[in-house]
Amino acid sequence: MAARKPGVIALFDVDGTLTAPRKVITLQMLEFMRDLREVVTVGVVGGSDLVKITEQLGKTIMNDYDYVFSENGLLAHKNGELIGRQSLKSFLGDDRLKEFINFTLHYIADLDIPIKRGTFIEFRSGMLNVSPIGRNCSQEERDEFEKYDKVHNIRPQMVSVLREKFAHMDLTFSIGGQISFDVFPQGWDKTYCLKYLDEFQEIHFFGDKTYKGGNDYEIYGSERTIGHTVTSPDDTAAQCRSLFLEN
Ligand code: M1P
Repeated sequence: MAARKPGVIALFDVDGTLTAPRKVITLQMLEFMRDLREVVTVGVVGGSDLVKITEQLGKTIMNDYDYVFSENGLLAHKNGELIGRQSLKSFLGDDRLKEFINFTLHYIADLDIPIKRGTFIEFRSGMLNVSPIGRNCSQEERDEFEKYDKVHNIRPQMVSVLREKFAHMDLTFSIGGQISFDVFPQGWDKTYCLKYLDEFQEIHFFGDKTYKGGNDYEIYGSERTIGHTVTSPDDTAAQCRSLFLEN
């Protein structure tokens, strides 16, 4: 590890960047990341909670990455140690949370979509994850919903209603995956994790949803990062190879 570039970190989104969406990392990519870590400090910043990110990146996640930021960094680990946790419950308070959850569940109840399953709202440490179909759907149902949503705009419409209704709460709505969207206070997007990276002068961020509205947009465009848009895990590896391993 002594040869690692000082002051430089490579920070990665998960879905679409290190793995296919909600899929497990390939052995080839896992080995690539381990090789990369020999030359540069590495971190991950995902929108998902730690349970899901661990399912995707493997049980050795805390050994494979120097920094693990789940829920955009609202839960932060360095070298396997918890270094920070943000609480949506403390921030909003139960009354406002209840107001939001009640309205959202009513909205979903009235929604006429082909199928519904269970777990329509997942309560996380620093955010709510809202899914019109329900997070308990199967992989096939998930893929079908994503296609259906592209045509019928179920999530964008729902987000615009919620944004207006809860304008007083100053929330951000982020559609980062296939079946759901994340809800959190302004500023709790992926740039949140940068507060833990003051010691780095060069923060390379790699993500696939770097366009406006995507959940990598803010960190990609941050003055603190050098942003890299990728199209797949293979592309991530290729870009890292030329940036960090070939010179
Ligand atoms: O990492 C992107 C998103 O992944 C999941 O989205 P979905 O289940 O809709 O595919 C969620 O964990 C979401 O919170 C996260 O932003």
